[in-house]
Amino acid sequence: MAVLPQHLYAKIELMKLENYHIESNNSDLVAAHQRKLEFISSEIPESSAIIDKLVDFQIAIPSWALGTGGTRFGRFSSGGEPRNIEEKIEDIGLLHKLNGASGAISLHIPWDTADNPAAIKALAAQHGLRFDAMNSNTFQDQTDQELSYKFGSLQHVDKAVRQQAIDHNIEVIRQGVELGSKALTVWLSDGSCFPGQLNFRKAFQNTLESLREIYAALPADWKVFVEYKAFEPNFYSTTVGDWGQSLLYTSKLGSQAYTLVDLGHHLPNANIEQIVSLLLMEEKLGGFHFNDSKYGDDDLTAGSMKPYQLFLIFNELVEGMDTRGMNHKDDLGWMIDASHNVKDPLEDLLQSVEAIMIAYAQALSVDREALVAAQAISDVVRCQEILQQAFRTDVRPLVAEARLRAGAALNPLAVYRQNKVREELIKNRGAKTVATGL
Ligand SMILES: [Mn+2]
Repeated sequence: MAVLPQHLYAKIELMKLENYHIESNNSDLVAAHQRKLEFISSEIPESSAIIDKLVDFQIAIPSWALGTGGTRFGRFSSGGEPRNIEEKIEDIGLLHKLNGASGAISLHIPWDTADNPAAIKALAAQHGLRFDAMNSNTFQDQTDQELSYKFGSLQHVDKAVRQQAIDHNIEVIRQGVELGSKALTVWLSDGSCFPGQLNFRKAFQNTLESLREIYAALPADWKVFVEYKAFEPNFYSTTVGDWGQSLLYTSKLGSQAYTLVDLGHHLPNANIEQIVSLLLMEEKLGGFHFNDSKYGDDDLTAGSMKPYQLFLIFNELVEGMDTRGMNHKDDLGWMIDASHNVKDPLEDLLQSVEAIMIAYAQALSVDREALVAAQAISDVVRCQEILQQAFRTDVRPLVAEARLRAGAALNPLAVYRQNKVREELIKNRGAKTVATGL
């Protein structure tokens, strides 16, 4: 291939997806879209207000979801994976351009440490992205790390290990401040694999004491999210194992500390919608990680297994946030936390965002007044009918209309495939790239 001048290489980078690619696809679909939209608008009286809320709603994409996820058995790259933070931002910019709903990025430190935060911030702004919660990592050892997290981090029996983990979290806050982030998410793999390995009370107290030091380093306008997980990589006990334990920590820490719910981090059949409702009631729900599962922490595409559960969760979120006069868009942190073994990660993320928007739109369309009235007279049949009426209504035209109004694609996946975006990425980045991730 002939050597091109540098400015033409830059142009190739930007050629992946232009507005006219989106507009041309939209113009093919818009007539059919309008017919569906008119029908649904006649069925749902408040459809216009719902579309406005959908336009506003943004779901953060984690930097580690852009590569093909692995299991402990192996990892199969789909090619063209982002090789650095700049390319991760580029990928999320692409998603946001397609769906108008992925306007934030959640970074993972040390994987995404930026050498030049001002330049990274400017690059993100060019793509219309802001920095969502920062994520620390004390669940694996880094090559330059002095002490090991093999037996835990913030819970560790050795104060020096705890201090190292505390310092890391404070460093993550520092990096986040430079990028304009406003939150730190702490997920700990701390726990034990066998009975007797750990004194539960001491592990809790060590963890709380460590979290207090991190909390003390939070800027006044920051939040800390304490994420819980029932099991894995520890298989006997987890030191932040469920929402009760997270709530204990966040209550003891103070008003800037909140519980974070990751859908995959519960034991089978847990009533997650009830957990969400009560955390909201206690003003302690801070953020949300979306994914889906069949068996455990499967990290599958949101809405791919249990769409009714996703709807019921959103039903509680909308009801609880409205009761407290919260802003749907900003008052909770919304993020996808999924990992993909067999799909193109960008296509999978488009599917997840779509599923989340559908569940949100359905929850917004629930006849709340009628539900309150039916609950007040214990009319169980009517209650079920009201919820299922919303769940069984095809609100996809409302979600598509929100995208159209945001200047995005009526059918993001079709635009992505028609323009062979993955092929372009492979051409630019190579077939054997492997992004940092899980
Ligand atoms: Mn998570």
